[in-house]
Amino acid sequence: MILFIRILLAGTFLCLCGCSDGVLHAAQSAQDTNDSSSAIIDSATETESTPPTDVSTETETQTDPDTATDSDPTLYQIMGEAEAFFESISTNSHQWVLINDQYDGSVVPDADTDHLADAGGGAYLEALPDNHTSDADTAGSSTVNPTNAPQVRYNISVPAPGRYYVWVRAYTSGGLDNSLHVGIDSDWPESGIALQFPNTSGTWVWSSNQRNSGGIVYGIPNTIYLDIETAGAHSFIIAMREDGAEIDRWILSNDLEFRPE
Ligand SMILES: [Ca+2]
Ligand SMILES: [Ca+2]
Ligand SMILES: [Ca+2]
Repeated sequence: MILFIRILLAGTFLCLCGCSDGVLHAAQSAQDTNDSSSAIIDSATETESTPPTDVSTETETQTDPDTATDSDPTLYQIMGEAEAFFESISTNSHQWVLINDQYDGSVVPDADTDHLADAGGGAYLEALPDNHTSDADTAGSSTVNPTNAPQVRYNISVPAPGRYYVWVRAYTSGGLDNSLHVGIDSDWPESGIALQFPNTSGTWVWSSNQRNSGGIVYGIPNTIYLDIETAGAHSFIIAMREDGAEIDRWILSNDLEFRPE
């Protein structure tokens, strides 16, 4: 049986956790997460923002406790909408822009139209301006180091420590808009660097592929992951790697067999 857990992220939140002891675990303040992330915020940002009031800041966790054994731990998926961040950190050149039916198109250049038709929650984020649109264009932006890139941060409650494979749903509009970085709290492990999406146009796709993994430029699944050492409150972070990247949803899963639909 699948249990659904809802984590309320505004202020103090309640974690209703289908953990192995069968007890509902409650009340872990997001304050610790905010404190632990302050250093990287200070070093990386020029401006900060919080979500608009009409955007939900909720994530969900699905568990499947029926599958758990001593050697096969409970499988979890922690998921959220990209637009449901608790903090967005811009640089002096780029920002994660909320795209929804209210967006006025004011952040330019951005050569393509919106992709709201199949976006979850009717919204997504795009790293803009999209300066880098051709290999001949040297004025664009691609950030090898995530600490120098615009970031969005999400409060999550991790049910159990372990390795979580990171899946992100992105719109791929070309080979210069199709990669990200992910991190946890104030850390950017090598396994979160260069989450790569296929160089195809016109569709939302899920990927957990690290660039160049498996000897393939576009990588192989489950090569982007985060090793989370403690249960409880953490910050999941997405950073721009290439401008023009569009992100709709994300999932962290400790299940190697999991594939988002
Ligand atoms: Ca675009
Ligand atoms: Ca670009
Ligand atoms: Ca969305």
